[in-house]
Amino acid sequence: MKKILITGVTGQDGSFMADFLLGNTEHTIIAGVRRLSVKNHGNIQHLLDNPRFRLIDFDVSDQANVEQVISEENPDYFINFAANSFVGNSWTQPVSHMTTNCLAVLYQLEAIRKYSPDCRYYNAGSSEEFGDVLHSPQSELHPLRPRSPYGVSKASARHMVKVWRDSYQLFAIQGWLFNHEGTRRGEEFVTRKITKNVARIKNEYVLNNFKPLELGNVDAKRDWSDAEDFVEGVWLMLNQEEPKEYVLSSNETHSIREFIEEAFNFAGFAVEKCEWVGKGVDEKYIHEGKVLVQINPDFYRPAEVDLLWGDSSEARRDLGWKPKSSFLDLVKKMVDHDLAYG
Ligand code: F7E
Repeated sequence: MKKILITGVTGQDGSFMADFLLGNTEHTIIAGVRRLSVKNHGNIQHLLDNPRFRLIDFDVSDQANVEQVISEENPDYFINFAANSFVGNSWTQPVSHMTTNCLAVLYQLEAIRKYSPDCRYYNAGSSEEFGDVLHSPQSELHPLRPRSPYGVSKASARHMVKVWRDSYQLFAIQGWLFNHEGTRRGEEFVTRKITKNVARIKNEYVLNNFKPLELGNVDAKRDWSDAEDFVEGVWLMLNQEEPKEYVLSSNETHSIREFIEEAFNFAGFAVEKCEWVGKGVDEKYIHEGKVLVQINPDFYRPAEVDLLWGDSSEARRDLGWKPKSSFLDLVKKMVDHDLAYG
């Protein structure tokens, strides 16, 4: 029985990882949680009574705290899902993105090097590190060309993980995660924003008094997968013989526009009965004369990553991993959940 320290456990990825490990292994989870005045335990409420799940106070940006926890707990695995993960905010809060996504990784690597050198370490990498892509699809060999402060923070962390791995023979990796979504996705990310609003509009539509969903660039393309498939891939990455970093992705790319069409379609606003009219900021998605979606330039980013499209063939070959859910499975699952629970 091993001890696995997970950070970011109240978020989507950390909570799915805890579910996966408790369901599929006999290991014990130490869940590092930052103390907040209002608890945000929604995603882990169902785990709080599990004897193999233990919460501890953990603040990734406090080096003394990180060193103390790692030296006292001596974990066998450290899975770092704690991050400032909203790209759109990273222009207004660049310092906190660098602190949480990069400096915190340095604290973790140093603590592991000093106190727990056999600990296997995973830091969540991102397709945003590829940024202004040179070619598609993007595999592990694509250069790092970040286009946001968020992308810079993750790319910088990647270099540190590699240097600590090579210099101190640590099992430390930062596999790239392309976009991954689900029913626990934060509501500011575009997929969940869409499915939450589809459910709201479905309920309010009959009253003929609803506000359209407002979005930014609907032509950007992303490679979306189900986050529950990714936590399994991360676990496989952590259990190889040698520390090697892999891309996890669906190997398909879809525009935000397609996600919108499919999400409304699953809620009963058939694609054939809807149409896009207008151009640029005046573009609208209309159903029987009613505006479902309109553009709000406030949601445009100072620099956009237009296209992300992963190539996870190495992970599929070496780890035997592949996603179980398709793009349409994912959209349907999220829409059904938000229609049922609001
Ligand atoms: O944006 C466009 C937006 O915020 C996706 C994070 O998990 O994946 C995620 O980063 C796209 C962008 O995710 C709105 O401009 C249009 O092109 O859902 P998102 P993201 O930026 O791709 C990567 C892999 C990570 O590592 C990150 O941590 O959608 N978009 N209109 C919009 N996006 C948002 N959020 N809101 C809109 O209204």
